[in-house]
Amino acid sequence: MNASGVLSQTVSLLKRLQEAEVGAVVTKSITYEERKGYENPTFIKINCGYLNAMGLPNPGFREFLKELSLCRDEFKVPIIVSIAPSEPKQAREMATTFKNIASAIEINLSCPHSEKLGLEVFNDAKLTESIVKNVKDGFDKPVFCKLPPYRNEVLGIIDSLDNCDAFVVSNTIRAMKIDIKAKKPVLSNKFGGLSGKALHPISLALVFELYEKTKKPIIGVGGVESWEDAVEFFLAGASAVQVGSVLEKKGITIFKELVEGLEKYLKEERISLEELIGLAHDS
Ligand code: RRO
Repeated sequence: MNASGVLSQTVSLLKRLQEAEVGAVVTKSITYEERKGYENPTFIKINCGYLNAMGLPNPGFREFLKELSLCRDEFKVPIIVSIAPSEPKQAREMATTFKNIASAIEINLSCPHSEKLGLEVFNDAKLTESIVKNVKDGFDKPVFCKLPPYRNEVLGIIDSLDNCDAFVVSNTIRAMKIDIKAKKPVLSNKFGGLSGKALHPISLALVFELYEKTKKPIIGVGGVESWEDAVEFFLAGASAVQVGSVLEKKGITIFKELVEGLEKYLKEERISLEELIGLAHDS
């Protein structure tokens, strides 16, 4: 599946995504109210990956539901709706609203650069717990928590997220680029999230550690650019992977490349995908 936010900002992009070999599509994070997002530049390439600070541009949950409902029948794969709530009551209302359309809800607890959203919510353990509980109460299908890549904080809170059904590991790392001629940060928001190559080993290590600490399924995300990167996530313990930044570079054909590479590897290694999951822990 795609990572939230990449080629999934609109319903028409989601429809295009599902033409690729995806198991599911994940929407851009949707907030209670409409958000315009930040001014450009919002996305830049740097030498170790990408930096973004889009600022959660989205039409708000009611409008997004309307758009999605209009073409519900055109979707052949499950839709995972990513929500970015600030507080429990709104979180529950959003989750309930999508219950006839979403196969799962992914709660964004980790956007690294937005006020009162994402990481700021995550840093308040009680608020996070209450949001997850409210989403679970309002939605009778699986609820995923998308976590930040910060090991100590994640391990500190993981037990209190017992209400959710799976973890998505991980969102981008708070980061920055400075233009040395202009002598100021390049992104309009100054801070952004680092994704791509540099994120992969960091997310991978967290997936590996979480696999030993939780029985819940883990979805690995961060810098998957090749089937080998995906195999690493499975070996670390992920049951599925999401693909983000590379979609910007290669487009949706990357999914076919990943599936074919993975199938060939499994055949050569005479192993099933189920057997591969977590295998790096036995050695
Ligand atoms: O929209 C964004 O700027 C954004 C989000 Br919601 C997120 O979760 N992670 C990220 O790097 N950017």
